[in-house]
Amino acid sequence: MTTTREKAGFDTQCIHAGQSPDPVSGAVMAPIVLSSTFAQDGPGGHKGYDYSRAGNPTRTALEACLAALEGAKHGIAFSSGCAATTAVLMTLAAGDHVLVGDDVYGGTFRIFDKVLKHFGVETTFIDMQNPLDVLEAVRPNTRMIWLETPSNPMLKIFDIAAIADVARRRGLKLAVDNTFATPYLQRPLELGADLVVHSTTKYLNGHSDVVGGIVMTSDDELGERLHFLQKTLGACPSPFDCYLVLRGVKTLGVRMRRHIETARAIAEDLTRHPRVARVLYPGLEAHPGHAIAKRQMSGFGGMISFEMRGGLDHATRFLRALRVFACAESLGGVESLAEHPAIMTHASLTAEARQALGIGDGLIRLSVGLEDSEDLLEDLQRGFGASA
Ligand code: P1T
Repeated sequence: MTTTREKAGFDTQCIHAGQSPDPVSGAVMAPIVLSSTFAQDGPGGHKGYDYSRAGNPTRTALEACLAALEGAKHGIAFSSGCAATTAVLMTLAAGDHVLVGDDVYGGTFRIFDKVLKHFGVETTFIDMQNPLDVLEAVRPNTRMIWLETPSNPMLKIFDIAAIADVARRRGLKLAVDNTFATPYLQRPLELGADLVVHSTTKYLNGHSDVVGGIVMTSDDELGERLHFLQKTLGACPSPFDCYLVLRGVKTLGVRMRRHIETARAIAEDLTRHPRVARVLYPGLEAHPGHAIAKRQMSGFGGMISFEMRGGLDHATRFLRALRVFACAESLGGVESLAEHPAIMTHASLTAEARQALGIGDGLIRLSVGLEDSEDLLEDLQRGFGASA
């Protein structure tokens, strides 16, 4: 890819970064290299690839493309977002302590709470809306800060630059799960984070047909360690899955613009609905993180959570009545999804943790897709009608 501008625009990078026409055939799409092994001239005489767990050309193209989008030197792809998270946490050692944003994906909570604990790594979950609280929670053995912003499912906004400053002053690594925002809206490395994690299952692939993850960093030492962990732990993505994410990410900018536009219309509509007690969308001025989101993001994304009046029965009837939104876990695809965090994505949290966060029986999370907004608005009305 060549442009006369110093740096190609985001949409151009989505389509071209890390890829160039195949030198043999001219194919414009990156070939899916399925080979598990690569012939060597003699022992050690390979052409950059020896075995596909350690490295694969289709994976290299994906890693280079996504690293370019996040402004990172290194991209290290994994077989799921959870595998990417686990790899980052494998850079820690027994006796270390991690500060984790109190609102994270249920599966991420489970890694800290049910796995890492048994390896002697301690975790404190805290609300990071006030960066001073983060500073105060740092212990002598704290090594890392981990956060999601916007967070899953409460759409909390944390100030990445302010928390990066805490991390820098205390010699800690800051890891940001950027899955909800995507690099189209927010680039944590530019705000001072050391690591960015994604579930590529979501917006980056965008078509709900891959489970994948990636870690990005510009820190050479961390990059080398993560490449080592990728080949050593072995949770690497298949070449076909890498190809699908490469193909999906080409339309990331186009998709995000539409996700944002429709999500705003739906969020505003929900605020006017008598059956809705509270709407959580960072684009609404009433959202407590609106000002920070406006500063650190270039748009407010496609995720909305809201609290319905009434109990579990009402929420269940609402979800069962939807015809365009599918009642399903996951997010970030072209199709709209609605789910019940307390029963579905965040069931692995303790009941107390859910209650403290406000993940109650009436909380519904929407992943707003690319369908016509009129059809989505009508579908939600259908749900409310059935829930009454
Ligand atoms: O599902 P997987 O690709 O392993 O990604 C895990 C993950 C990591 N980080 C965030 C912010 C996530 O939302 C997820 C997965 N989340 C869902 C499946 C969900 O419905 O919220």
